[in-house]
Amino acid sequence: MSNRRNFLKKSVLFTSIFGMAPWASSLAKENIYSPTGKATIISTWNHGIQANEAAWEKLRNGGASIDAVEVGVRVPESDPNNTSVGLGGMPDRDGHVTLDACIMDPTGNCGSVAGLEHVENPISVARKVMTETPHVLLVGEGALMFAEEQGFKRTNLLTESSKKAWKEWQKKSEYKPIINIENHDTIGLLAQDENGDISGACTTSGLAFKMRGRVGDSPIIGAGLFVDNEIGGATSTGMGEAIIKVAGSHLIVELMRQGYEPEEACKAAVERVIKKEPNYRNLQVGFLALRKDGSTGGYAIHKGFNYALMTSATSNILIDAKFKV
Ligand code: SD4
Repeated sequence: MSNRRNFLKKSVLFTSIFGMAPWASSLAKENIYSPTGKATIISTWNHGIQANEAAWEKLRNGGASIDAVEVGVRVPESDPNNTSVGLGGMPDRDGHVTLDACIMDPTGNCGSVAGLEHVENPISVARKVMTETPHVLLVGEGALMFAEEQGFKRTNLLTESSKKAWKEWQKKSEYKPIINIENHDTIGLLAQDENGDISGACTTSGLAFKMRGRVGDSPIIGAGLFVDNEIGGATSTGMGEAIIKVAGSHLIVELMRQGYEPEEACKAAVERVIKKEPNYRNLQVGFLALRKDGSTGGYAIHKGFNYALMTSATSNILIDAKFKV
């Protein structure tokens, strides 16, 4: 639990016992860390709560949104119990854990890796692609070579429990390339800092037991993530193929440019997916958006998509997204 959480918990306790908290003014001062009220973080699924906490520590210390999004998503990446991101992610059908990630900053710079193996925090490699190369996307072996050149250490990403799940899957080896409502966990995280600048990050191990070489939406700028600092940002989770086909995150930012509210824009993108995807009843897609004015929203095809929102006003809460069917 962060110092801020502890502090607030203690404040509430003291106030309920003794009336006005003597440190009420310092509580107010605590809130000054967000004097413009612009610090906002939104991220996918339950694990967004811990990711938001880590990202908030950056923002409250005056950090830039690009640092906050990286630090935030590294938390589920490094969690061996999270089977859809980073360490502990489910392997492809040949037993290789291959990771996809991208990051985008307020200037529109971006970096991405796809099919990266043996590196626990692909988001940090994506950031290095952005800052240390003239390119946007590195894949597979080349991405790993680059990561090692940059000093990233090789790690075995296949945990015992993911290996067990893969062995179990091998008994039937049924290829089911569908992400439905039970089968998900990618983290997409958008943050706005005190200067009002927006960045985003998205990271995943993708579809469990996917074909070797399959890449989803998460490392594709415009699909799994898009940021235009004049307008806002969007990110996605769910069936990557369906999201790529409509360039989902870019679509949402463009709809916000036209005046859509964040939730309306996410809903319109879901409707676009449904229109283009005959199989939409069997797959899940969820979108999140953060607009320049700090407003946020989410929407999914099916019930079951939730997201974590953290602002000075809301603290850190889980919200069930509205859904279409
Ligand atoms: C993909 N969108 O690889 C990712 C998977 C995902 O929650 O979001 N899982 O298609």
